[in-house]
Amino acid sequence: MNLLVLLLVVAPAIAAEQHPPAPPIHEQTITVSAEALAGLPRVKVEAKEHDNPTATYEGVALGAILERAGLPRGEKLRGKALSAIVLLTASDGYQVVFTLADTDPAFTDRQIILADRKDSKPLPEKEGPFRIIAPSEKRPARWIRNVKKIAIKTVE
Ligand SMILES: Nc1nc2c(c(=O)[nH]1)N[C@H]1C(S)=C(S)[C@@H](COP(=O)(O)O)O[C@H]1N2
Ligand SMILES: [Mo]
Repeated sequence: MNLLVLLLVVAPAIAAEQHPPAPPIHEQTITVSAEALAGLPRVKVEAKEHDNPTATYEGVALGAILERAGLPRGEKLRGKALSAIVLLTASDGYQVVFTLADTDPAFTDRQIILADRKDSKPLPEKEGPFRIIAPSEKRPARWIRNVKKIAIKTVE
């Protein structure tokens, strides 16, 4: 066997060893409700929107909801999962997208919270009952109010 043949045979085998096939993404839609948050670790963040005073929002990490729904995290978030998107829809039809990797603390320290409380009270009607808060984002345009659905989709 010459060197070229050896490389052609062995290199793909080594590559497969290091990168076993990524698990498929289970496309699904989660209805946002108290049950979707129940039992998950509570997170508190301080966030400032436009000229409003800084508020304390409390809820759960969006990533924790997705993890409980069976979506891959950390080392398993590979391959096709890196093109998976998290599409959030509000009662007024407003929609925003994050990527699945954006929601994983193995990838980023930037938090994305699904909040149900603001300054120790349920969210005001204009914002709630559930709102996304991403304190590290300088514009609050993805802090979608009245969020109703979380859809996980893969893009072609
Ligand atoms: N459901 C919903 N959430 C929303 C929006 C919206 O139109 N609908 N606007 C976004 C934008 S553009 C901003 S800047 C912030 C704050 O919007 P407000 O200033 O109208 O409260 O909410 C975000 N969340
Ligand atoms: Mo905005």
